[in-house]
Amino acid sequence: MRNFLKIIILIFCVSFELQASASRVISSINESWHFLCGDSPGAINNESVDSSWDMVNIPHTWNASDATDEIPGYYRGVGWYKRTVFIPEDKKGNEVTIYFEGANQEVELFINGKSAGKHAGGYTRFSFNITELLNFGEKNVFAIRVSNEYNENIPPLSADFTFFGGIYRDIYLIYTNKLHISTTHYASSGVYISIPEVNDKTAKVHIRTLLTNADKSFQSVLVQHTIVSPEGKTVSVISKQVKLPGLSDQYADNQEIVIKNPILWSTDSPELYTVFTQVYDSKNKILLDEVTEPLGLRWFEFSAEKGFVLNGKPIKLIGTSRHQCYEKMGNALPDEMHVRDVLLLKSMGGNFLRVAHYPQDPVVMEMCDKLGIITSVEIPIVNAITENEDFTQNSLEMAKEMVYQDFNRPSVVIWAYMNEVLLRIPAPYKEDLEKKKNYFSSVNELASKIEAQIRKDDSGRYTMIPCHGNFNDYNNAGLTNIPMIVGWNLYQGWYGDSFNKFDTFLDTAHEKLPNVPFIITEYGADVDPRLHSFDPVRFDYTAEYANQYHEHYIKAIKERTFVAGANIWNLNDFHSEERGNAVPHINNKGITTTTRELKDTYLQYRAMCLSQPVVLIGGSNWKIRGGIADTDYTCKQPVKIYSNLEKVELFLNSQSLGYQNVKDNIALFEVPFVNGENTLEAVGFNGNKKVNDMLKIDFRMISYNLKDMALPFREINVMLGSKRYFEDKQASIVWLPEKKYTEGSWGYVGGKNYVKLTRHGSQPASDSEISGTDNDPVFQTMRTGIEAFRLDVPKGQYTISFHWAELQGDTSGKSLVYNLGDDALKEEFSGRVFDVLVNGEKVIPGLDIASEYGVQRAVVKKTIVDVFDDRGITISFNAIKGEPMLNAIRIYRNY
Ligand code: GCB
Ligand code: CA
Repeated sequence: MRNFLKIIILIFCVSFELQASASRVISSINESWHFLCGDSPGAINNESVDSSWDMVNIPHTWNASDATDEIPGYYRGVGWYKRTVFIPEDKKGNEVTIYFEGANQEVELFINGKSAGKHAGGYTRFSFNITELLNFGEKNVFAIRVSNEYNENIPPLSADFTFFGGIYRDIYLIYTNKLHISTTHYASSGVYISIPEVNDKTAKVHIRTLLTNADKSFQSVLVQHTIVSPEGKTVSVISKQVKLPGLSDQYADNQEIVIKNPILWSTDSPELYTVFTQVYDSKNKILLDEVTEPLGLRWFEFSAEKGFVLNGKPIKLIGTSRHQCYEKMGNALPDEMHVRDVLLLKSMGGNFLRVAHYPQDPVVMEMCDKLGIITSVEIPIVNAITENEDFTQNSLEMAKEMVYQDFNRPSVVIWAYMNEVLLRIPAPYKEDLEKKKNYFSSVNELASKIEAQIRKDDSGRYTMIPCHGNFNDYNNAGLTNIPMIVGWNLYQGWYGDSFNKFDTFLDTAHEKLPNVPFIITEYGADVDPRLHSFDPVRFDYTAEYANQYHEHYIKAIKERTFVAGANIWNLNDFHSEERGNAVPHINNKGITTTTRELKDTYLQYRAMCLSQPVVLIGGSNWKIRGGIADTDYTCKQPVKIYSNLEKVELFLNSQSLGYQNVKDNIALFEVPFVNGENTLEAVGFNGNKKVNDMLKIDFRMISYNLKDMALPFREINVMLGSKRYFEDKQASIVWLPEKKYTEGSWGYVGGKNYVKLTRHGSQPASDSEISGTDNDPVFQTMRTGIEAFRLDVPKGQYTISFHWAELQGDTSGKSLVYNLGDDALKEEFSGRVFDVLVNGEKVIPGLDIASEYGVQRAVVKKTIVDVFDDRGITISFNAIKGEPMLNAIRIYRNY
């Protein structure tokens, strides 16, 4: 008898197992889509595609290359994706849902010629039940129309990032039984977990499950939740019988569970429970469906005085925002690359991610849960709103999607909306006070609606509006008292003129809103990782300026407990079509590059945030340096070591340069570089344990006296009108700042450093894209009125490469809204014509760059000169009309 029972149990288990695996099948359909960039009405039906269609895999964007080319704008229009999908015969009787993780920005799916559903909004997930349209046991034609055209009813209307079009995140098919956990409630998992009560003794967990019964007949089911602890132990199983009427959708079942002595989730120890939700047929106990969700037990509070408190402990939130793009790939990244970004933030020591300016790939959120990174997620209303019902409805819908899709994430503590919504007050309202007031009240009304909806849908989290630094506008519009937290995007010392105004802003804003929790939702400065300066200034895009900026900001943030958190803008350099700057079409405020190379700022935060000992040599991506030799054939340049130890010793080619104390995570050394290879080793001690970092630098030294045979002249590259160094990483050469000619040496004679004036001052370099080159900074400065450029080189043969780009006479006059008026002003320019002579020989007669090549276009002209006596090289510029000029010059010794 006993054996018999055993056998029955065994059989039961086996069949149970089999049934279990058939309960829900999730399978991606990313591969091999035919793609047409453009519209084609026949695409819906016609199964065949012609040669104008490409073959692509998803994730895909059609803007991967036109977002950075030299033609203004990028394709914003329609694209079609088409393929056949075989649906197996044995899935007959299943319900089939298609689940998109995101496509930008409007989508309509057609299956076998019939519309299966539409979605508006480029950053949230969506799903359609497609069962009715499928032919089982056959190939089905899936045709997807996607558009990233401007649509005034869909946020974002405008923004400082590129709206890459396409299906840029995964697509899945989900096969379920007729009775299943709902798959189409805002494309969420259908299971909502909240924690109405938690402390270190006990946690009450509420689980709401939405069920769908696609069958006509009534069914009785058992909804069971199994909670498994972070250590893998089943801590609790609860279940309930539920009677589901036929053809019912999103029927809610609510259950509650108490967990004693909970293991808490925190940033240091992100312990996750797992909730397995299973639905069984009550009669024969067959598993019908299952969903698995994370559960992190934690409580938190934002206080206007104390900042952020997690599980009763105050912690400062320090981290970044993130954009989802990568060099040459646009926004179409595989999951692994999203994962890599979150790991980068974690290994910097960051504990905070502003998922801005839009909800991101689910794997980003999953990583934050697993790594213990607190997040704020937001819907993409940016810069402005459209005052109509459609825009309002789309915004509210996005807020629903955001909240429901990431509802169970322990990492999420804030739902945000409306980034800098008063930055681009629509033109007709700007000057008219009355109209502006009306617009403000429309914004207020929309904010109030979104706020009310989010609070109703999720009472367990905070809300936030990130504002730009115009306190009065936001305050007058009433936006500072709608959300639970006010975020501020602050750029004093970047767009504004001085760092100190940052501190003033923090204190006055807090004084005026003493009861409102405060987050610095953005701050940052652009860095082109190829540019450096020992005399950095605002807008020069050098690493050194940004370092000063962050050094100042960090102190101010640390000093103020009322600042709950701060997000550096941004984790990575990202695409922004409209920008000129040093790297056109890229916003360079990332602390890593578009290929995730680490900038100094990243190292600095790492030293500040990590508790394990850190010693890192600054300028780790400045591998080719250059400079002029001192009398001892060295060239002294500063090097920063980032550390959290007390002092650091630095070695150059194994010779100690002594110790320096670390202050504010920085030890500063003057390093006497030698020509050629330099190996730096920084060493710190943590007790007896040595912590070190190494960096190899190739130093291209130029003798002061060019005829000095101890350091023979090989080449020199000089940017006129510039105080910057530029490392051309592709050609492996270094460009030096200009200097005045002195005997025996090299430099310019006469003229002045050209600067573009702005409303508030001037720009150290042009901010406009230079076409025909990727080395824009080499061409973005110039010396006007230059008389000569001289080099007292020894005898030999030389190639001279003149680098020109006309920086004056730009007629486009485009301004970038983020510059807050600091764009270059238009100027009078009536052209220039000049001869170029080398050692008295007219090599380029009557050069008129603007009329021959146009403005802001790189022109490189080479000439070869033989120097067979001691005269060296004298290049003279002879004015015919206007002032001669030169942007940069390279002199290379052939023999
Ligand atoms: C901001 C915006 C962000 C921009 C940033 C910048 O305030 O919120 O989208 O990218 O400034 O770099 O100007
Ligand atoms: Ca994905």
